[in-house]
Amino acid sequence: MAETETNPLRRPLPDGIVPEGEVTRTENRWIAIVLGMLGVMMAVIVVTGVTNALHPPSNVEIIDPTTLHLGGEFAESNLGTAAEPDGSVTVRLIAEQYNFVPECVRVPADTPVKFRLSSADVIHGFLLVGTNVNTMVVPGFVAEVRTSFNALGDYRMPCHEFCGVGHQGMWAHVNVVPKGRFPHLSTTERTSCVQQ
Ligand SMILES: [Cu+2]
Repeated sequence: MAETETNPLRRPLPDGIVPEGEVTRTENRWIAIVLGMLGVMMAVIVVTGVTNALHPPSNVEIIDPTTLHLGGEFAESNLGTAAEPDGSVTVRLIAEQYNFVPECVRVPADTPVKFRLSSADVIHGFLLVGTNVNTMVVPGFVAEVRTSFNALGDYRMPCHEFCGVGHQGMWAHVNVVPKGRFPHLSTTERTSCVQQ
C-alpha cells in the first residue's frame, strides 16, 4: 500500500500548487545555471586581462597616467587646440576627477578635428551630443576621436562614465567658431576658450 494513502497528513495538493521538492529542484537548477554564467564571465575577464587582450575602445596607445602633467604631449602648456600643417586641428584634453582640462576648447567649423584625451585618475567618458564623438577615457591609454563640426555654437561635453561623487558636475564645452574667426596659430601656440 502507498504511504500517501496511510498518512492522514499527506493529502493531495490543490490544483496549481507545485510540490515543494520540485520547487527546490528548479531553484537549484537556476542557481547552477547562474553560477555557471558568472564563472564564464569571470574566466573571460581573467583570461583577457592576463593575456593583455583587454582593449580600450579607440586606438591602443599607452601612456603613464602618473606623469601626464610632468611633460610630453599632455603637459599643461600643450593642452587646448593646436593647428596642424595640413589645416586640421588637434585638441588635447586631460580628464580628471572632476573636470576636463581645459574646460572650454575652441575649434573652427568645417575643419577636421582630432581629439586626444587621457585620464589622470579613473575611467571617464567623453561625449559630444549630436556628433559621432563618444568614447571612454581610460587611464593608461590615449583616447583618440576624429570629427568635424558644420554647425556653429557651443557643444556641451559631459563625462558619461560614473567617476565618483562629483561626476554629475563634470562638464566642459566645445565652442565651434567660423573658420575666419579662428586664430592663426604657430606650431607652438595653443588656444582655448577658458576665461582667465
Ligand atoms: Cu568623469
